[in-house]
Amino acid sequence: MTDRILYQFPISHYCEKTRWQLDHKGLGFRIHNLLPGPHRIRTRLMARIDTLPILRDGKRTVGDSTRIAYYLEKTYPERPLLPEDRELRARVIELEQQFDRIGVHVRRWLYGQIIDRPEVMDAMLTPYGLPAMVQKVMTPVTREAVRRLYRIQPKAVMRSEQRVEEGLALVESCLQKGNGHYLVGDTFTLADIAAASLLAPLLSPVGTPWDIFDESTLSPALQAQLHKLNTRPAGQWVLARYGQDR
Ligand SMILES: N[C@@H](CCC(=O)N[C@@H](CS)C(=O)NCC(=O)O)C(=O)O
Repeated sequence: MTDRILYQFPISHYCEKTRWQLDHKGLGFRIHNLLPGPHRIRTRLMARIDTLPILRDGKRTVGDSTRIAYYLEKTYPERPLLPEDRELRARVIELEQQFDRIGVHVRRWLYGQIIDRPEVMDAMLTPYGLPAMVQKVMTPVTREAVRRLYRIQPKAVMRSEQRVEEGLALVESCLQKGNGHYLVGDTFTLADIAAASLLAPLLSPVGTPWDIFDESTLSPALQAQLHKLNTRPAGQWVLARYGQDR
């Protein structure tokens, strides 16, 4: 039994980034899902932060997907995700940071479109196996807390749409400059994991926690927007990374 534990929310794309890295490195881990809201008691005690993921690796506790990424690269150098070459390595680090910032806007824009759909709170709360009555009471409370926490308000959502567009354009410009396969150089790196996982909720690759909608039930405008995302090169790239490298 491994004593590596990932504290997470199943539908968090930052948690997905860490899961992907652990899987890529072949590092076994157990999952511990924390309940949104009360999670902060645990995260503050463990790592003095409010967010997940947090990784417990034996006696070490590391919080924040970026800090976890560098901890894992340093501690488990097999199947490296940071190139040896200094220039390429610097580019990977820069892109990882850029996509981390874009992840905030992906979350806000998407919640802005779908937060009132019942599937969303179901995906967030069902993994905890709460009694049906408790989940029913928690659903509107959690939805409003998410709306406040992530500023899901029309103006902010509109600004985030622009930032999402910049993130997609960044993927496309990297692909044009490079081999069209990976974002930096010829190999799969942390930049690919960061970009693909943090953009993935927009594409909801099959089998991921965001694959929760019958798309035909979404508004025609949103269906059209998602279709455009799916067919443009950045969208195709995310789906290809999930198909080939996840
Ligand atoms: N920079 C952080 C961001 C993580 C993050 O935003 N996690 C969200 C879930 S997607 C979270 O834990 N939110 C709960 C909260 O803020 O209380 C990382 O890379 O780990």
